[in-house]
Amino acid sequence: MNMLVDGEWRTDAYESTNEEGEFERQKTPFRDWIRDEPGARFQPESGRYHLYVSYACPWAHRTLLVRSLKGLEDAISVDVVDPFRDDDGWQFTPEKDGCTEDSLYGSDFLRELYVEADPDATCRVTVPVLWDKKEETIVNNESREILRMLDTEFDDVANRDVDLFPEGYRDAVDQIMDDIYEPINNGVYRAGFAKKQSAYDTAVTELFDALERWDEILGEQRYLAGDRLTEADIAMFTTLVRFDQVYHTHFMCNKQFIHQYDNLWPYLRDLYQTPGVAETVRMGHIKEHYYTTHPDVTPSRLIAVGPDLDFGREHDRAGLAGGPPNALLTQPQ
Ligand SMILES: N[C@@H](CCC(=O)N[C@@H](CS)C(=O)NCC(=O)O)C(=O)O
Repeated sequence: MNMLVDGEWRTDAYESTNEEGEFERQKTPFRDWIRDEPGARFQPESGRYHLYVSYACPWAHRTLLVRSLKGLEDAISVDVVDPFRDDDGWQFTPEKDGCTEDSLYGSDFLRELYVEADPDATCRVTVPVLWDKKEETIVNNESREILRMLDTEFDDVANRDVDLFPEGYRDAVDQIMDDIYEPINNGVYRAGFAKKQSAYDTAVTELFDALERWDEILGEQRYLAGDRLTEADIAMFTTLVRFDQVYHTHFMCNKQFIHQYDNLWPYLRDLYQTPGVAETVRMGHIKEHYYTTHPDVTPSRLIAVGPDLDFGREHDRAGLAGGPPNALLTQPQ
């Protein structure tokens, strides 16, 4: 697989699976924080920060969603890479629909930004990237942390009516995000990239057990943490919205479609119809990326046709009560 080693681009540098055939996600190296505090190195200034994303990527999608929901479009600029990724990694192809140039430096490849930030970088070149235009460096490239920063540190410029990490819900949100990460968010990758039957079986069993559990919970309450939309829903949404069209077929997560669940499917439509969400979903980029970028999974690079889903259909969830946020924490796993 491709990565930077001491600032040099290598196409044979790491194996993504271990000896048991299990997919192992690499650690993310840039972990600074924007803080709304006097003396902080990275202050939450409007116009200072930039996101490099792919519409295809569920992790990058989290950051686009929070930017949109919090009304940070004017404060934080964005560039979008080509959904197709080959041995050169993510690249900028502004001539392609929905893609942009690197508006800051005119780079051809995302890896150039990583080397600019750290000439000796040894890491995968991933999206999302939160870039600081002032210090010309990467602040952070871990989606969960970027999501949190954009949500909590930009109160002076953001829409304050939207708070995705509300007081009273914080422990629940963090716990739910931990709980859904391994079986669901990363679980689809663990299934799709497994190299042994046992690794696939484990991933797919954990994935559908978790989906069934959340389907039940969402029969009683509107959102994952109760009666309020939170960061946990953002994290769940970016996996669910890709599920039927990509993960089901491409990653063999095919025990059941999301649109066959009683509650997960209306929940997904409810989130999709939340103002600011639909415009962040580009299914063309999503499908092109997955089906054409993992030749060991889909060697033909053919893009599967279906299913055709109506995310705009009535969801009937507005009347669901919700309940106290911490009730979930006491439920058996
Ligand atoms: N931990 C990272 C993971 C990001 C990630 O894996 N992004 C994928 C796209 S979906 C990527 O850029 N992969 C390129 C590579 O691994 O070389 C996050 O959540 O931000």
